[in-house]
Amino acid sequence: MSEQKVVLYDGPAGGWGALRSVGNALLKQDIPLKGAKTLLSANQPDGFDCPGCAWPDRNHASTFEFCENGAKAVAAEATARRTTAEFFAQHTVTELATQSDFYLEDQGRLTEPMVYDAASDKYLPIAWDDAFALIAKHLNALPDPNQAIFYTSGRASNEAAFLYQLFVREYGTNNFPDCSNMCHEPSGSGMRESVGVGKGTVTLDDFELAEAIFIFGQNPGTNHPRMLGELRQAAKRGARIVSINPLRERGLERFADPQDKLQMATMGDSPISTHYFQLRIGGDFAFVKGMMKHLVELQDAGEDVLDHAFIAEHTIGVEAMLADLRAESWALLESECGLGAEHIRAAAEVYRQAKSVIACWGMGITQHQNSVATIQMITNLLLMRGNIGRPGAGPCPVRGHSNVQGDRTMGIWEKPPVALLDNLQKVFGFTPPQAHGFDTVESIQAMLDGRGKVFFALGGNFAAATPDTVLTWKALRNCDLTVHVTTKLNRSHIVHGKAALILPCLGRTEIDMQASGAQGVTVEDSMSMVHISVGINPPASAQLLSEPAIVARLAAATLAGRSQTPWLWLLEDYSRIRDKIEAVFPDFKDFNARVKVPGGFRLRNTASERVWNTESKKAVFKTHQVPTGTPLQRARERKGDAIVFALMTTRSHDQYNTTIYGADDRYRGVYGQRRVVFAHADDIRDLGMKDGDWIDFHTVWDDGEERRADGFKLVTYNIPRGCLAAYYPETNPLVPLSSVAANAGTPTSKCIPVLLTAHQRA
Ligand SMILES: Nc1nc2c(c(=O)[nH]1)N[C@H]1C(S)=C(S)[C@@H](COP(=O)(O)OP(=O)(O)OC[C@H]3O[C@@H](n4cnc5c(=O)[nH]c(N)nc54)[C@H](O)[C@@H]3O)O[C@H]1N2
Ligand SMILES: Nc1nc2c(c(=O)[nH]1)N[C@H]1C(S)=C(S)[C@@H](COP(=O)(O)OP(=O)(O)OC[C@H]3O[C@@H](n4cnc5c(=O)[nH]c(N)nc54)[C@H](O)[C@@H]3O)O[C@H]1N2
Ligand SMILES: [Mo]
Repeated sequence: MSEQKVVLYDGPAGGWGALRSVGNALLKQDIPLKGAKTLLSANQPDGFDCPGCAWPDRNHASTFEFCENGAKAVAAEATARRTTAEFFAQHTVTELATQSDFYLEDQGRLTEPMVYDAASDKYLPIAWDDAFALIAKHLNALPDPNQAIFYTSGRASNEAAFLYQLFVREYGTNNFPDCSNMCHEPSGSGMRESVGVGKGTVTLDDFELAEAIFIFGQNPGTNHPRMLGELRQAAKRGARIVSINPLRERGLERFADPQDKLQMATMGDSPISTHYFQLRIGGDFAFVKGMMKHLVELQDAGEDVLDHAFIAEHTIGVEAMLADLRAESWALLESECGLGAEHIRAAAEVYRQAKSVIACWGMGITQHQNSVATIQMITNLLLMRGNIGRPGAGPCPVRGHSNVQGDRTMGIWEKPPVALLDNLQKVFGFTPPQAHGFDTVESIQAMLDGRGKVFFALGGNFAAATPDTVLTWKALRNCDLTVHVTTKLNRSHIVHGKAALILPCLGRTEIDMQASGAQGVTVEDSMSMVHISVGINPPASAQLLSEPAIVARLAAATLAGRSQTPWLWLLEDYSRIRDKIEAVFPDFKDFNARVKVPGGFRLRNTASERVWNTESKKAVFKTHQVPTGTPLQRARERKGDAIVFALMTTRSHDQYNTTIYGADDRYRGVYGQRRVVFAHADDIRDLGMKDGDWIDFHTVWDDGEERRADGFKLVTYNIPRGCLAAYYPETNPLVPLSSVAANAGTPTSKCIPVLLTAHQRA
């Protein structure tokens, strides 16, 4: 770990710093040579899909695209370290519970299935068939299948996800919480109502044509580094790039492209954003509404601003929305977003002057109580000038996990569409459950009050990724059985049910050998491109199974005698699974043939063709009021404006969600530490504190429960007053379980009302 310090980072994002950091990542994992070869196979037509993020590649067939965080994700999986049965023999679970998240994953890849033994408080080896039999016994003993909960993290392939949802529905429930519930769920809910599709409509080609690109609440320098290459190209050809973010993120300001030999040789870098609006946390709704109000004012003053032909042919609801915008108060919009009308108008002018506009967004938009309304406002803004369904324009929610979008396409959804259930019935000859299941927050509540008894996770780190840590851990410990399919040891294996299993699986970089030979799996990126991923490394251990194998063998064990699905036959050759996917989803016609083409194919996206799959068969302008009674407003009414802060929980540069690679956050100038909180200098002063002081956080919430997180160091930062930022997952104990996005259920981890007090050392 590096020395603890905070310094101003004034270099560009990317560049040599990124290359150096990758070198360090490989060395730390003891894999310099193999690692380098592995890296060169990421996102190649005959290689594996990078497990780093869901940003698409140019053709998925071009030369190696260097990406610092992709390289770290690959190195983490290709590590030479192993967490063996001997390791578990040496440590009780109580001992492991005292270790950090970093330590747990740093032990390396798991090598064989393990079962918790209460007598010794240790995990012991178990044979695969015994593990499946144990799970089957628990599942089949439940009086109601809805007492079992099946979580998915977004790395699972289409093939694994498809088999999984089939197994769980044949078993009898739609309890499919997934990481998407904590991530882009509001994008799906909001856009489906507005334009009939819950996915972005743009492709990389549109990024070459857009005249303006708006980036709301997203930090691509850290989380989607390859997106910076697109933004830089766009900036170079004169497109305007507008960042809307409470923090000045380095990657949104300047970037040196590791792909660009000239820039690397000359230490040059290019500006990214032409405009930067530092609004208040949660101020996006008001900001976008203000942009729209400016457009209407221009229109009313006689300028031709709106795309009338598009609006007349393709939309409904415009009159009500325009009336609402005319009546809206500038003063309210300004005070909500913390920026004067002149700034909002300036952003609106960039929008108006561009012939084609893309709007991107990330977690800064989705993890709020009001996120669905904000996303519908962004969609309204695009619709006003016909910026959907034509070249260079459209909405672009930038997804996180590399196959989170594909998992949803495959039916990992607690609210399955009727057409999916009908097709499953036709193809597989059983009656799927119709009732909606639990999402992530509902699952935690169900486990807390005894309605959920068995918890099974296909990947991820539920105990660390979810809100309200104290309650969530209680919920998991309440279960009769917890099971985790996983590559590495993490918190969720330590916070376990009365019985517990760890089932280690192959990672995407590894060769997946089945009866018919080595298999590839498919994934769908953030722009609906589906392509094949083939592992190249020997498995980390001979005892690992692939995720499809774990699901198929578990299904065969659990549903023996009552399922007509040929589970083990499907497993022999994944193209058989793809044939079934094609049979259930018409959009996957000729799946096996189309996925053989280098680069794969794009799934149909009706909104991008201006076909609107909404009830009215039109795109819908949704009218929304500035939110009142939000958790923050309620807290401020109770405790006073001056002392209640809005806390965002976000990612550092050295982590992949709950996987902590190291303690540096290079672009924000933080080294050797994670327990920091970014605050405005004047707020620190008004608290009677100074930079470097230690504080404790307390959530202001209405249910009487105490939520706190202790021991964070104040760091003076360029952030609006009243706003704070700290890292997740350390701050998850502060996020109330019952504070979720309306109509999406997403925990509101970007806007927690908190009080700060001087740190009380134990
Ligand atoms: N290296 C790496 N890559 C990743 C991940 C990772 O952890 N590490 N995670 C993956 C996953 S699952 C996801 S979902 C994505 C996440 O990628 P992002 O969407 O970039 O997520 P965060 O890091 O949480 O950053 C949120 C951004 O929103 C800003 N923000 C916070 N509150 C507000 C607000 O109220 N308004 C506005 N306008 N901005 C706000 C923050 O300052 C920050 O810049 O990345 C994926 N890629
Ligand atoms: N406070 C706060 N909370 C948040 C967020 C936030 O911004 N703030 N972000 C939310 C978001 S956007 C998301 S997506 C969730 C993430 O929630 P999850 O997806 O549940 O968490 P991850 O940390 O991505 O999961 C990491 C684990 O996945 C396992 N793993 C890695 N590769 C594989 C594989 O190939 N197969 C299997 N089976 N397992 C594998 C490893 O054991 C690793 O420990 O967290 C959410 N929680
Ligand atoms: Mo995510």
